Amino acid sequence: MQVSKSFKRLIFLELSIPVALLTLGIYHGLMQTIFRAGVLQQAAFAKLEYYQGLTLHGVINALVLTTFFAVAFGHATMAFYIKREPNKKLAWISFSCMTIGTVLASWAMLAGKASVLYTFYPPLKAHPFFYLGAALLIVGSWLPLFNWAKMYVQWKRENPTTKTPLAVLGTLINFIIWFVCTLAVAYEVLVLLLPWSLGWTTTVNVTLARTLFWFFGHALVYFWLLPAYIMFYTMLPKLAGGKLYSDLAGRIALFLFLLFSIPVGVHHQYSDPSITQGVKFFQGMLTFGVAIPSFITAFTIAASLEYAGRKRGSKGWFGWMARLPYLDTKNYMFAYLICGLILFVFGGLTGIVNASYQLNSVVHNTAWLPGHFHMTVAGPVFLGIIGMSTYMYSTLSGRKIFMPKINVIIPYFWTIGVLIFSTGLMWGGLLGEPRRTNLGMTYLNPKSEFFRPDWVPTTTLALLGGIIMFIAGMLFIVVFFGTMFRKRSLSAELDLPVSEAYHDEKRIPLFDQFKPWLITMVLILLIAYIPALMNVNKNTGPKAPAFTPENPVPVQMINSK
Ligand code: HAS
Repeated sequence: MQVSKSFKRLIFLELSIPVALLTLGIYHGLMQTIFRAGVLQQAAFAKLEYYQGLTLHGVINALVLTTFFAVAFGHATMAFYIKREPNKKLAWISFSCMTIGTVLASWAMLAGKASVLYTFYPPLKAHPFFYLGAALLIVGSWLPLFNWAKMYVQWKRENPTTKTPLAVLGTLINFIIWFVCTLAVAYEVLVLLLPWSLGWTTTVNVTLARTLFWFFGHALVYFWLLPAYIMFYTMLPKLAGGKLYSDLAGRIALFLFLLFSIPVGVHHQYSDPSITQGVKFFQGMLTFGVAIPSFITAFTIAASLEYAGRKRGSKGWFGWMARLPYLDTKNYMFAYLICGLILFVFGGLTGIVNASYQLNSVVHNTAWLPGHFHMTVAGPVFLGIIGMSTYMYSTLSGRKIFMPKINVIIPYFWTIGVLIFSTGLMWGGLLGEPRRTNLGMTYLNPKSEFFRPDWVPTTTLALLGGIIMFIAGMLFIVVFFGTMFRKRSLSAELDLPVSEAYHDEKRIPLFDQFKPWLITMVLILLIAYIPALMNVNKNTGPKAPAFTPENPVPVQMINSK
């Protein structure tokens, strides 16, 4: 499909700005493993402090890259399937808000004025620009939903009995989840944190802020995941040489995400004393509910891949696994997506461990957690994002891939790195190794009285994995920008791989409309969150003054000395 120059330019910018920033994000990922393994036994390196680096790592990789990509990918899928471009003025306003927000927040982080990590929990306090930047990034990413909703309504009017394409359904569901969950974090930022950071209020309600953050925070992980799921359902079967086993299974999975992605945030607060056990139990149950669409996906995609393998002549129960196009340089998206799926098997299973109340008390706030989430967000999410960014850039610009052989092995290299890295972290976590801690300053410094020799092998393993991941990440950046600087040699068009369905079930109206699902979503949300907020309101405790990570004394007391 041919698209306008302005639309192409928009997508190019939305892909390349975060990839450029990723250099910084990946560098700080490597530095984390170096600090934590005790190779560095100091608070800062190259004038960048540990928590400043961790904030840059989390914010750039998990918030900026993912949000820009979701918007760019959403524009591409909507335009491709609806055969119409979104309103360009609105799309450019959205891009400008997100970019200004990113610049403001990046300045605050680089200046060392916002070392509050990607969760920006109070009482850690950041510069107002950090909060303002986050708010602009979020508001900018809301606008495409209004753009696409209008396109969809028009399309539906013209095609009332045609099934909504799965990718369109997925994009709309993802941004509805995003819009609803970000309402809470927008309130947290604009009403609680920004006035506090500006000095208009002196203390902050920590329990309320945390609860509002996690109303957003777990749905955020599905906002990261759903673009990858869209690729698994609508592209991977085709890339494997087969068909999607069931179109309806994809629809059911997507609608279940709409119901269960948000009302589960309290599973991040199992250890928070302000919330009662009943609320934790209920949201814990819903957390098992949100795993169901992923189990459906595991079955459907495995069946689709098996079909592809059999079409390629495989025999026996598992022979299909050996027949898939793992190293086809022209079909490199297959490699990115299959590696993401393999990592997600382990990312998903460790998620179930986290969700289990008693097991959670063993792993909460230990290194186990980053072990879990690097096999999810740095698994299917990151691999889907980087593979698809290269793919979209190359096809939309008509430029051949730079270093195609390297490009196809990047995901395998990355996967080996993540598996080693996460094993080190999870092993360490089970031995009590804390997350978000500069271990080199204490526990991994043999001269310290706190030295823990049993954490040497775990952090060394994580360091080894981190180095491999760093090399793979930098190779991706070389391939992406190398492709960008090549001469145009192919026809430049918006083209996405499209999987046919093996079971293309007839249209069931319930799975082709939003209203009943939206009503159910709101009902579950109210049932899950009214008691949680009542708990928080009742058990608020004293409000907190501001702190910075480097000092256990409130900022106000330091300044008054
Ligand atoms: Fe999680 C904490 C529970 C999924 C990300 N999670 C986090 C944090 C992050 C994160 C970033 O209940 C840390 C937040 C922080 O900073 O504090 N998580 C879950 C559960 C799931 C889950 C139940 N998480 C994700 C995804 C993420 C993500 C997805 C990012 C994208 N998580 C938790 C809990 C905590 C938590 C607690 C808080 C813990 C605490 O104490 O703080 C589920 O959605 C997982 C379901 C997934 C599956 C896997 C299905 C497998 C598939 C692959 C099939 C493979 C095939 C290939 C077909 C059941 C689909 C076969 C072919 C071959 C050739 C082999």
